[in-house]
Amino acid sequence: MSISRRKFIQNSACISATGAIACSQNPVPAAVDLGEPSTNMRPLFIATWPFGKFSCEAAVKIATDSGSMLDAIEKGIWVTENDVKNASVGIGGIPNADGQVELDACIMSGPDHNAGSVAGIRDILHPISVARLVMESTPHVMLVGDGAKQFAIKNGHPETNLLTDQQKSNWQNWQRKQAKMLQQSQPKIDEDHHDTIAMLGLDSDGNLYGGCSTSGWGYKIPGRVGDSPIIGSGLYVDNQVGAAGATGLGENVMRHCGSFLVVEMMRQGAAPTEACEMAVNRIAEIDPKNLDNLDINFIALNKAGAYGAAGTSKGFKYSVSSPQGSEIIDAKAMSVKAIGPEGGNRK
Ligand code: SD4
Repeated sequence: MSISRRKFIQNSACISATGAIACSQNPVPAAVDLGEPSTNMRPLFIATWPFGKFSCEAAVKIATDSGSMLDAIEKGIWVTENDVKNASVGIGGIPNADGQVELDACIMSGPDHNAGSVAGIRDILHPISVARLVMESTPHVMLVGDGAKQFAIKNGHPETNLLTDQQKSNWQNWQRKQAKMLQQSQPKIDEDHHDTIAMLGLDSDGNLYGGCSTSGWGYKIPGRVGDSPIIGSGLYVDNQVGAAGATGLGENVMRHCGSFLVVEMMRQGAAPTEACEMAVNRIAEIDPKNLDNLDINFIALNKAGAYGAAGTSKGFKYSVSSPQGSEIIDAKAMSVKAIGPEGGNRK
């Protein structure tokens, strides 16, 4: 089912004239060898982690029934936001150090290159929907904290307690341990805490969409915002080329505009998996001090329908769904020992 590499040839549509950059009307890469993508695999959705399959399957159904890819991204992500067992998204997410669940989310629409985002929002079950409202009903891209919450409430989102009894008791245990030792300087986003959903979608007209939702780093300092709601870091959609999303240690993604970097690699001709690898290698090389704790993973989908993923987190997998069925696929596993300046395998 995997689609062979498509060659995107960079277009020189942007020219410098009198010191300014002028772009032609249609700066789509001039020679895009799309091969023969399987158009019956539309709508196509991919998402981080195995649980992403449920979100992708819901998205395929919504897009097929309603024709709305944005509804599909939003409501597909609802499935994960509603899952109390998912410790990193929506209700049941791990709280911050004060025991408050603070959520981050964003959404992008490729055809109009529009984006919306919320960060550090509390007591609202569906941050992805608030992000969409920001995108569609305000002149802004991002709202944070209490402003985002009040905006959501004004727009009909009920206040909801997101801290489950289980997470409350975990947080109380954590607090007891913290009293005995200083707060960890190293992040604790391990395999058990990896549940952020980043989801990308492609319709039959070749239009791309994406969304991302998380409660972020467990027991974070209140107010901490990760990569997930940052356009270009946790998610990026470029309707000319492709889309990418991230999961893992946000601080190591957001210093590098990780998802934007993946998309730019695809723009330069890389296939999706290769683009993800190149981004990880680039980050490792620029940031060797973080090699031991890189913990970054990307998924990518190009405009022709090819998809892939790569990352450094043990066992990173991603989900793919279309009307033809669903799959959970192992991402290209990258060893942090082999990358960076010493490993020298940067492409
Ligand atoms: C963050 N990137 O807030 C998110 C966490 C994550 O799986 O992806 N967890 O840093």
